[in-house]
Amino acid sequence: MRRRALITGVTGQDGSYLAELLLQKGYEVHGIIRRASTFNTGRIDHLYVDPHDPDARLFLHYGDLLDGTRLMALLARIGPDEVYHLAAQPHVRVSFDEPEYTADTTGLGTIRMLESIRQLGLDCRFYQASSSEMFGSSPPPQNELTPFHPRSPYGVSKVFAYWATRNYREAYGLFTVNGILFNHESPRRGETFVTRKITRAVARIRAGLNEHLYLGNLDAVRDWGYAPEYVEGMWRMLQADRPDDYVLATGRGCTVREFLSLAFEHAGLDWQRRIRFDERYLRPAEVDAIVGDASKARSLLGWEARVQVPELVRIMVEADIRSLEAGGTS
Ligand code: NAP
Ligand code: F7E
Repeated sequence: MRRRALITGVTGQDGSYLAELLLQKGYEVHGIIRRASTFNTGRIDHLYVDPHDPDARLFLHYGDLLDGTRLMALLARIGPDEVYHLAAQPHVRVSFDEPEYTADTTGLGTIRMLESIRQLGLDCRFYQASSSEMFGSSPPPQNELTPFHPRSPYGVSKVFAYWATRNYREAYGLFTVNGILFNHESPRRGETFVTRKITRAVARIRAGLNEHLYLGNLDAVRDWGYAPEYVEGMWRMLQADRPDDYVLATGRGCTVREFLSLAFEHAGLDWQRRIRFDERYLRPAEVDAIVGDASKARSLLGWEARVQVPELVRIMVEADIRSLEAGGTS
Protein backbone atom coordinates (compact mmCIF):
# COMPACT_ATOMS: atom_id res chain seq x y z
CA MET A 1 0.00 0.00 0.00
CA ARG A 2 1.22 3.48 -0.90
CA ARG A 3 1.96 5.52 2.23
CA ARG A 4 -0.04 8.70 2.63
CA ALA A 5 1.36 11.91 4.13
CA LEU A 6 -0.34 15.18 5.06
CA ILE A 7 1.76 18.35 5.12
CA THR A 8 0.52 21.59 6.67
CA GLY A 9 2.56 24.53 5.32
CA VAL A 10 3.17 22.73 2.01
CA THR A 11 3.53 26.07 0.19
CA GLY A 12 6.44 27.14 2.42
CA GLN A 13 10.17 26.56 2.08
CA ASP A 14 10.26 23.34 4.09
CA GLY A 15 6.88 22.07 2.92
CA SER A 16 7.94 22.30 -0.71
CA TYR A 17 11.21 20.38 -0.20
CA LEU A 18 9.42 17.81 1.96
CA ALA A 19 6.69 17.28 -0.65
CA GLU A 20 9.44 16.71 -3.24
CA LEU A 21 11.19 14.19 -1.01
CA LEU A 22 8.03 12.25 -0.14
CA LEU A 23 6.89 12.09 -3.77
CA GLN A 24 10.35 10.74 -4.69
CA LYS A 25 9.88 8.09 -2.00
CA GLY A 26 6.57 7.01 -3.55
CA TYR A 27 4.17 8.61 -1.05
CA GLU A 28 0.75 10.02 -1.85
CA VAL A 29 1.09 13.59 -0.56
CA HIS A 30 -1.72 15.84 0.64
CA GLY A 31 -1.04 19.49 1.41
CA ILE A 32 -3.10 22.14 3.14
CA ILE A 33 -3.05 25.55 1.46
CA ARG A 34 -4.62 28.88 2.38
CA ARG A 35 -6.98 30.65 0.06
CA ALA A 36 -5.34 33.88 -1.11
CA SER A 37 -6.25 36.53 -3.70
CA THR A 38 -3.01 35.76 -5.54
CA PHE A 39 -1.40 32.39 -6.32
CA ASN A 40 0.66 31.20 -3.35
CA THR A 41 1.80 27.85 -4.74
CA GLY A 42 4.94 29.07 -6.54
CA ARG A 43 7.23 26.75 -4.56
CA ILE A 44 5.25 23.61 -5.46
CA ASP A 45 3.96 24.39 -8.96
CA HIS A 46 6.68 22.16 -10.45
CA LEU A 47 5.27 19.20 -8.46
CA TYR A 48 1.64 19.71 -9.34
CA VAL A 49 -0.17 17.33 -11.68
CA ASP A 50 -3.86 17.76 -12.54
CA PRO A 51 -5.73 15.61 -9.98
CA HIS A 52 -7.77 14.09 -12.85
CA ASP A 53 -4.55 12.49 -14.11
CA PRO A 54 -4.44 8.88 -12.82
CA ASP A 55 -0.74 9.37 -11.99
CA ALA A 56 -1.40 12.38 -9.71
CA ARG A 57 0.03 11.86 -6.22
CA LEU A 58 0.00 15.42 -4.87
CA PHE A 59 -3.38 16.71 -3.70
CA LEU A 60 -4.03 20.19 -2.30
CA HIS A 61 -6.85 21.14 0.06
CA TYR A 62 -7.93 24.52 1.35
CA GLY A 63 -7.63 24.91 5.12
CA ASP A 64 -6.32 27.16 7.84
CA LEU A 65 -4.75 26.57 11.24
CA LEU A 66 -7.39 28.87 12.74
CA ASP A 67 -10.21 26.60 11.54
CA GLY A 68 -10.21 23.49 13.72
CA THR A 69 -13.40 22.02 12.22
CA ARG A 70 -11.85 22.06 8.78
CA LEU A 71 -8.59 20.51 10.03
CA MET A 72 -10.54 17.68 11.64
CA ALA A 73 -12.60 17.08 8.50
CA LEU A 74 -9.47 16.97 6.34
CA LEU A 75 -7.68 14.58 8.69
CA ALA A 76 -10.75 12.31 8.71
CA ARG A 77 -11.08 12.36 4.93
CA ILE A 78 -7.39 11.89 4.10
CA GLY A 79 -6.55 9.36 6.84
CA PRO A 80 -2.79 9.99 6.66
CA ASP A 81 -0.09 7.60 7.89
CA GLU A 82 2.23 10.54 8.61
CA VAL A 83 1.41 14.16 9.42
CA TYR A 84 4.10 16.82 9.04
CA HIS A 85 2.83 19.91 10.83
CA LEU A 86 4.92 22.73 9.38
CA ALA A 87 2.44 25.60 9.09
CA ALA A 88 2.96 28.53 11.47
CA GLN A 89 3.49 32.29 11.59
CA PRO A 90 7.29 31.79 11.51
CA HIS A 91 8.68 35.34 11.42
CA VAL A 92 10.21 36.31 14.77
CA ARG A 93 10.14 40.10 14.22
CA VAL A 94 6.54 39.97 12.98
CA SER A 95 5.55 37.95 16.06
CA PHE A 96 6.20 41.05 18.20
CA ASP A 97 3.71 42.98 16.03
CA GLU A 98 1.14 40.17 15.93
CA PRO A 99 1.59 38.19 19.16
CA GLU A 100 -2.01 37.05 19.46
CA TYR A 101 -2.22 35.82 15.87
CA THR A 102 1.17 34.13 16.25
CA ALA A 103 0.06 32.30 19.40
CA ASP A 104 -3.22 31.28 17.77
CA THR A 105 -1.63 29.80 14.64
CA THR A 106 1.74 28.62 15.92
CA GLY A 107 0.65 27.52 19.40
CA LEU A 108 -3.06 26.64 19.29
CA GLY A 109 -2.82 25.47 15.67
CA THR A 110 -0.73 22.55 16.92
CA ILE A 111 -3.29 21.65 19.58
CA ARG A 112 -6.03 21.73 16.93
CA MET A 113 -4.09 19.19 14.87
CA LEU A 114 -3.25 16.93 17.83
CA GLU A 115 -6.72 17.01 19.32
CA SER A 116 -8.28 16.20 15.93
CA ILE A 117 -5.98 13.18 15.56
CA ARG A 118 -6.85 12.04 19.09
CA GLN A 119 -10.61 12.49 18.74
CA LEU A 120 -10.65 10.73 15.37
CA GLY A 121 -8.59 7.87 16.79
CA LEU A 122 -6.22 8.09 13.80
CA ASP A 123 -3.27 5.72 13.75
CA CYS A 124 -0.70 8.14 12.38
CA ARG A 125 2.71 9.58 13.19
CA PHE A 126 2.92 13.33 13.88
CA TYR A 127 5.89 15.66 13.30
CA GLN A 128 5.93 19.06 15.04
CA ALA A 129 8.14 21.79 13.55
CA SER A 130 9.82 22.92 16.76
CA SER A 131 12.50 25.57 16.68
CA SER A 132 15.85 26.58 18.15
CA GLU A 133 14.09 29.87 19.00
CA MET A 134 12.71 27.99 22.02
CA PHE A 135 16.23 28.06 23.54
CA GLY A 136 16.38 31.85 23.24
CA SER A 137 18.86 33.10 25.80
CA SER A 138 20.12 29.69 26.99
CA PRO A 139 23.82 29.76 26.02
CA PRO A 140 25.18 27.56 23.20
CA PRO A 141 25.74 24.80 22.36
CA GLN A 142 22.07 23.80 22.73
CA ASN A 143 20.79 20.23 22.61
CA GLU A 144 17.61 18.31 23.53
CA LEU A 145 18.34 18.79 27.27
CA THR A 146 18.96 22.55 27.18
CA PRO A 147 16.33 24.56 29.12
CA PHE A 148 14.02 26.76 27.07
CA HIS A 149 14.11 30.53 27.52
CA PRO A 150 12.22 31.95 24.52
CA ARG A 151 12.69 35.62 23.63
CA SER A 152 9.73 36.35 21.37
CA PRO A 153 6.00 35.59 21.03
CA TYR A 154 7.05 33.19 18.27
CA GLY A 155 9.45 31.35 20.59
CA VAL A 156 6.87 31.27 23.39
CA SER A 157 4.25 29.83 21.01
CA LYS A 158 6.68 27.16 19.82
CA VAL A 159 7.41 26.15 23.43
CA PHE A 160 3.65 25.70 23.96
CA ALA A 161 3.43 23.58 20.82
CA TYR A 162 6.51 21.56 21.82
CA TRP A 163 4.98 20.65 25.18
CA ALA A 164 1.58 19.93 23.62
CA THR A 165 3.31 17.48 21.28
CA ARG A 166 5.08 15.75 24.19
CA ASN A 167 1.92 15.78 26.28
CA TYR A 168 -0.11 13.96 23.61
CA ARG A 169 2.67 11.37 23.44
CA GLU A 170 2.75 10.87 27.21
CA ALA A 171 -0.99 11.18 27.90
CA TYR A 172 -2.46 9.30 24.94
CA GLY A 173 0.44 7.25 23.58
CA LEU A 174 0.38 9.00 20.20
CA PHE A 175 3.50 8.76 18.01
CA THR A 176 4.40 12.45 18.19
CA VAL A 177 7.85 13.87 17.52
CA ASN A 178 9.48 17.28 17.96
CA GLY A 179 12.15 18.20 15.43
CA ILE A 180 14.02 21.09 17.06
CA LEU A 181 15.48 22.63 13.95
CA PHE A 182 18.08 25.36 13.88
CA ASN A 183 17.93 27.92 11.05
CA HIS A 184 17.90 26.34 7.62
CA GLU A 185 17.88 28.28 4.40
CA SER A 186 17.77 27.83 0.63
CA PRO A 187 16.89 29.70 -2.56
CA ARG A 188 13.25 29.09 -1.51
CA ARG A 189 13.67 30.90 1.82
CA GLY A 190 11.14 33.69 2.41
CA GLU A 191 12.51 37.05 1.21
CA THR A 192 12.24 38.77 4.61
CA PHE A 193 14.46 36.34 6.53
CA VAL A 194 17.96 37.76 6.80
CA THR A 195 19.90 35.28 4.63
CA ARG A 196 17.56 35.55 1.67
CA LYS A 197 17.20 39.30 2.15
CA ILE A 198 20.99 39.52 1.82
CA THR A 199 21.44 37.17 -1.16
CA ARG A 200 18.55 38.80 -3.01
CA ALA A 201 20.04 42.25 -2.35
CA VAL A 202 23.45 41.08 -3.60
CA ALA A 203 21.87 40.06 -6.91
CA ARG A 204 19.98 43.36 -7.23
CA ILE A 205 22.94 45.57 -6.27
CA ARG A 206 25.18 43.66 -8.67
CA ALA A 207 22.62 44.30 -11.44
CA GLY A 208 22.47 48.01 -10.55
CA LEU A 209 18.83 47.79 -9.42
CA ASN A 210 19.51 48.80 -5.79
CA GLU A 211 22.17 50.92 -4.10
CA HIS A 212 21.87 49.85 -0.46
CA LEU A 213 20.59 47.16 1.86
CA TYR A 214 18.98 48.12 5.18
CA LEU A 215 19.54 45.73 8.08
CA GLY A 216 19.32 45.58 11.88
CA ASN A 217 21.56 43.64 14.29
CA LEU A 218 24.65 42.24 12.55
CA ASP A 219 26.14 40.65 15.68
CA ALA A 220 23.62 37.84 16.17
CA VAL A 221 25.07 34.34 15.79
CA ARG A 222 23.03 31.70 13.97
CA ASP A 223 23.65 28.09 13.00
CA TRP A 224 22.58 28.12 9.35
CA GLY A 225 22.09 24.86 7.45
CA TYR A 226 20.62 23.85 4.09
CA ALA A 227 16.85 23.18 4.07
CA PRO A 228 16.72 20.09 1.77
CA GLU A 229 18.95 18.23 4.23
CA TYR A 230 16.71 19.17 7.15
CA VAL A 231 13.50 17.82 5.59
CA GLU A 232 15.28 14.47 5.16
CA GLY A 233 15.86 14.62 8.95
CA MET A 234 12.12 15.22 9.54
CA TRP A 235 11.29 12.10 7.55
CA ARG A 236 13.86 10.01 9.42
CA MET A 237 12.33 11.07 12.75
CA LEU A 238 8.97 9.59 11.73
CA GLN A 239 10.59 6.33 10.57
CA ALA A 240 12.23 5.66 13.97
CA ASP A 241 11.04 2.77 16.14
CA ARG A 242 9.77 5.07 18.87
CA PRO A 243 8.76 8.72 19.13
CA ASP A 244 11.37 11.13 20.49
CA ASP A 245 12.67 14.70 20.13
CA TYR A 246 15.74 15.64 18.11
CA VAL A 247 17.89 18.71 17.38
CA LEU A 248 18.99 19.24 13.76
CA ALA A 249 21.85 21.70 13.29
CA THR A 250 25.25 22.08 11.64
CA GLY A 251 27.07 22.68 14.95
CA ARG A 252 28.76 25.82 13.64
CA GLY A 253 27.83 29.41 14.42
CA CYS A 254 28.29 32.44 12.20
CA THR A 255 27.33 36.11 12.67
CA VAL A 256 24.97 37.94 10.36
CA ARG A 257 27.99 40.13 9.48
CA GLU A 258 30.03 37.09 8.41
CA PHE A 259 27.18 35.78 6.24
CA LEU A 260 26.84 39.25 4.74
CA SER A 261 30.52 39.63 3.88
CA LEU A 262 30.70 36.16 2.30
CA ALA A 263 27.63 36.89 0.16
CA PHE A 264 28.88 40.26 -1.10
CA GLU A 265 32.40 38.90 -1.68
CA HIS A 266 30.97 36.06 -3.73
CA ALA A 267 29.59 38.65 -6.18
CA GLY A 268 32.75 40.81 -6.01
CA LEU A 269 31.00 43.60 -4.07
CA ASP A 270 32.21 45.63 -1.07
CA TRP A 271 29.51 45.17 1.61
CA GLN A 272 30.77 47.98 3.87
CA ARG A 273 29.73 50.60 1.28
CA ARG A 274 26.33 49.07 0.74
CA ILE A 275 24.91 48.39 4.20
CA ARG A 276 22.73 50.88 6.04
CA PHE A 277 21.33 50.44 9.54
CA ASP A 278 17.56 50.60 10.12
CA GLU A 279 16.32 50.24 13.69
CA ARG A 280 12.98 48.88 12.39
CA TYR A 281 14.73 45.55 11.98
CA LEU A 282 15.78 45.34 15.64
CA ARG A 283 13.70 43.18 17.97
CA PRO A 284 12.46 44.14 21.48
CA ALA A 285 14.42 41.10 22.72
CA GLU A 286 17.09 39.36 20.64
CA VAL A 287 18.39 35.80 20.58
CA ASP A 288 22.12 36.56 20.63
CA ALA A 289 23.64 33.19 19.85
CA ILE A 290 22.31 29.77 18.94
CA VAL A 291 24.54 26.91 17.86
CA GLY A 292 23.14 23.38 17.93
CA ASP A 293 24.52 20.06 19.02
CA ALA A 294 22.92 17.44 16.77
CA SER A 295 24.82 14.42 18.11
CA LYS A 296 21.60 12.59 19.11
CA ALA A 297 20.24 12.80 15.54
CA ARG A 298 23.62 11.67 14.23
CA SER A 299 23.80 8.60 16.43
CA LEU A 300 20.10 7.54 16.41
CA LEU A 301 18.98 8.66 12.95
CA GLY A 302 22.28 8.68 11.03
CA TRP A 303 21.51 12.31 10.10
CA GLU A 304 24.26 14.88 9.61
CA ALA A 305 24.37 18.35 8.01
CA ARG A 306 26.82 18.44 5.12
CA VAL A 307 26.34 21.93 3.64
CA GLN A 308 28.06 24.64 5.72
CA VAL A 309 27.71 28.42 5.43
CA PRO A 310 30.22 29.15 2.63
CA GLU A 311 28.54 26.57 0.38
CA LEU A 312 25.08 27.75 1.44
CA VAL A 313 26.00 31.34 0.54
CA ARG A 314 27.23 30.22 -2.87
CA ILE A 315 24.01 28.26 -3.56
CA MET A 316 21.77 31.15 -2.53
CA VAL A 317 23.66 34.01 -4.19
CA GLU A 318 24.00 32.13 -7.47
CA ALA A 319 20.30 31.19 -7.44
CA ASP A 320 19.25 34.81 -6.89
CA ILE A 321 21.58 36.04 -9.64
CA ARG A 322 20.23 33.40 -12.05
CA SER A 323 16.63 34.18 -11.17
CA LEU A 324 17.16 37.91 -11.78
CA GLU A 325 18.91 37.27 -15.09
CA ALA A 326 16.02 35.01 -16.13
CA GLY A 327 13.63 37.91 -15.60
CA GLY A 328 12.46 37.00 -12.09
CA THR A 329 11.89 39.51 -9.32
CA SER A 330 14.93 38.58 -7.20
P1 NAP B 1 7.58 29.38 5.58
O1 NAP B 1 8.34 29.23 4.33
O2 NAP B 1 7.22 30.76 6.04
O3 NAP B 1 6.22 28.52 5.45
C1 NAP B 1 5.18 28.65 6.39
C2 NAP B 1 3.98 27.87 5.86
O4 NAP B 1 2.90 27.97 6.80
C3 NAP B 1 3.44 28.41 4.54
O5 NAP B 1 3.02 27.32 3.74
C4 NAP B 1 2.24 29.22 4.99
O6 NAP B 1 1.25 29.38 4.00
C5 NAP B 1 1.72 28.33 6.10
N1 NAP B 1 0.81 29.03 7.01
C6 NAP B 1 1.05 30.15 7.72
N2 NAP B 1 -0.03 30.49 8.44
C7 NAP B 1 -0.98 29.55 8.18
C8 NAP B 1 -2.31 29.37 8.61
N3 NAP B 1 -2.89 30.22 9.45
N4 NAP B 1 -2.99 28.30 8.14
C9 NAP B 1 -2.42 27.44 7.25
N5 NAP B 1 -1.15 27.58 6.80
C10 NAP B 1 -0.45 28.63 7.26
O7 NAP B 1 8.33 28.66 6.79
P2 NAP B 1 9.43 27.48 6.76
O8 NAP B 1 10.78 28.10 6.85
O9 NAP B 1 9.12 26.53 5.68
O10 NAP B 1 9.17 26.80 8.18
C11 NAP B 1 8.32 25.67 8.32
C12 NAP B 1 8.06 25.41 9.79
O11 NAP B 1 9.29 25.13 10.45
C13 NAP B 1 7.43 26.56 10.55
O12 NAP B 1 6.56 26.03 11.54
C14 NAP B 1 8.60 27.24 11.23
O13 NAP B 1 8.18 27.92 12.38
C15 NAP B 1 9.46 26.02 11.55
N6 NAP B 1 10.91 26.27 11.65
C16 NAP B 1 11.57 26.83 10.61
C17 NAP B 1 12.95 27.00 10.70
C18 NAP B 1 13.74 27.59 9.57
O14 NAP B 1 14.90 27.97 9.80
N7 NAP B 1 13.21 27.65 8.36
C19 NAP B 1 13.64 26.57 11.86
C20 NAP B 1 12.91 25.98 12.88
C21 NAP B 1 11.54 25.81 12.77
P3 NAP B 1 1.33 30.62 2.93
O15 NAP B 1 2.26 30.16 1.84
O16 NAP B 1 -0.08 30.75 2.50
O17 NAP B 1 1.85 31.81 3.67
O1 F7E C 1 16.93 36.63 11.65
C1 F7E C 1 19.06 39.51 12.39
C2 F7E C 1 17.94 39.22 13.35
O2 F7E C 1 14.62 36.62 10.70
C3 F7E C 1 18.22 36.14 11.91
C4 F7E C 1 12.91 31.62 11.49
O3 F7E C 1 12.94 30.64 10.47
O4 F7E C 1 14.96 30.79 12.39
C5 F7E C 1 14.34 31.95 11.89
O5 F7E C 1 14.31 32.98 12.87
C6 F7E C 1 19.04 37.21 12.63
C7 F7E C 1 18.33 37.83 13.84
O6 F7E C 1 15.70 34.45 11.47
C8 F7E C 1 17.80 41.77 9.85
O7 F7E C 1 17.87 40.20 14.38
C9 F7E C 1 19.51 41.67 11.16
O8 F7E C 1 19.21 37.94 14.90
O9 F7E C 1 16.50 35.51 9.42
P1 F7E C 1 15.89 35.83 10.72
P2 F7E C 1 15.47 34.07 13.00
O10 F7E C 1 14.92 35.18 13.78
O11 F7E C 1 16.72 33.43 13.49
C10 F7E C 1 14.34 30.19 13.53
C11 F7E C 1 15.11 28.95 13.90
C12 F7E C 1 12.89 29.97 13.34
O12 F7E C 1 12.32 29.03 13.87
C13 F7E C 1 12.12 31.06 12.67
O13 F7E C 1 10.89 30.57 12.17
O14 F7E C 1 19.28 38.28 11.72
N1 F7E C 1 18.77 40.56 11.40
N2 F7E C 1 18.94 42.42 10.23
C14 F7E C 1 17.69 40.59 10.59
N3 F7E C 1 16.68 39.71 10.43
C15 F7E C 1 15.74 40.00 9.50
N4 F7E C 1 14.72 39.13 9.29
N5 F7E C 1 15.79 41.16 8.76
C16 F7E C 1 16.80 42.07 8.88
O15 F7E C 1 16.83 43.10 8.20
